[in-house]
Amino acid sequence: MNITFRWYGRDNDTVTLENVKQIPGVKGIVWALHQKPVGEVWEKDEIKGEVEYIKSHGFHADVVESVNVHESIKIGNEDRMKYIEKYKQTIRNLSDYGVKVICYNFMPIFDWTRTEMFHPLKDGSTALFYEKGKVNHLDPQELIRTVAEASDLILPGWEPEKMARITELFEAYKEVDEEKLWANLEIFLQEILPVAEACGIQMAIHPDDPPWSIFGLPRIITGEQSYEKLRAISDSWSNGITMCTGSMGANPSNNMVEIARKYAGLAPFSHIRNVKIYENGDFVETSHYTQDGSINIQGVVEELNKQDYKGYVRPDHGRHIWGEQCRPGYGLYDRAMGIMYLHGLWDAYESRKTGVGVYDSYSRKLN
Ligand code: DNO
Repeated sequence: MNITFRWYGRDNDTVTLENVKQIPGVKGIVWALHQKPVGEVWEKDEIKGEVEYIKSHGFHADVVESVNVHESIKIGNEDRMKYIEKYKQTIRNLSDYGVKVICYNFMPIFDWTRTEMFHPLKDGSTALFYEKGKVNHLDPQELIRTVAEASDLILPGWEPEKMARITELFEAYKEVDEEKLWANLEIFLQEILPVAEACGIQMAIHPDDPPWSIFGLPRIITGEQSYEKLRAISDSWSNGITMCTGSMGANPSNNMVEIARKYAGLAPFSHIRNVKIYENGDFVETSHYTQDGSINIQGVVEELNKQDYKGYVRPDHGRHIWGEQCRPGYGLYDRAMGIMYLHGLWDAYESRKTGVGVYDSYSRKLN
């Protein structure tokens, strides 16, 4: 388990790399050029600047999240090849700076979607919340307004340029059902995977969040059957997944321990976080602690440990605690506690498996 931390960059994050340095055992920073318009090539000098800054703090920069996929590729417009070529160039440029994993998603129009950014929890903190009934009955424009009012931040995939074209995009997606979206994913993968392979990069598709259709738009990375279909497109080493317990696990019929057992081998990257799911399908993000939510985080880590998982792992959204002002879900404190919980579980399972205590193996190394 190679522990990492997601960071939005010098100008976009309340958390600094000096802060992250003080969280025990973090090896790498998960980064992106967040200011780049979707579809544009990430140029080498821009990549270099970011990677060097991250490395100067003693972290690796092996994982990028996300290189977003242009809507033309997902819709299958006539200009899709232009954007696929640009995507390939970004892969090549990233590999020149040692990037090993690219996380991406294939969700139409919206990335992760919530109805409330700062939902109060009983412990006095706030957290991201999804109210199913609201999304089912809401006009997307209204949701965008609600989110914009709650916070002046832009969620990933909710860029203003895109939101300005929302009506036009919805019109274009009328022609795209699940089957068509799969076909468009297949074309994309068949084009980019050979480039990724040649560059030694693993592509890691992120599940849809939430893992069901919203606003009548198709969503296809929703459960284990999606992984079967994905691998049927190509069994390339580069055709990987991001295992995200909180996204896929928001549907209670997805058993995340079972999914870890079957698919962790395809996941160069994992996001581990908990959500509490209510009977009506609403869910709220909780601390990472197993007992606080509906997902068996302990079982997932146990499974990863059994498999001697070497992939990159990051805690995911946390609550906003101790008065922290931060990007929704991406504060310092709760994610840092999430990391310590993951370390604790891992160390315990590791000692049980090997029969050698962490302390013993550590002090042996010192001698
Ligand atoms: C949410 C994140 C997602 C993820 C993208 C991957 O918390 O995990 O925004 O970065 O969907 O492309």
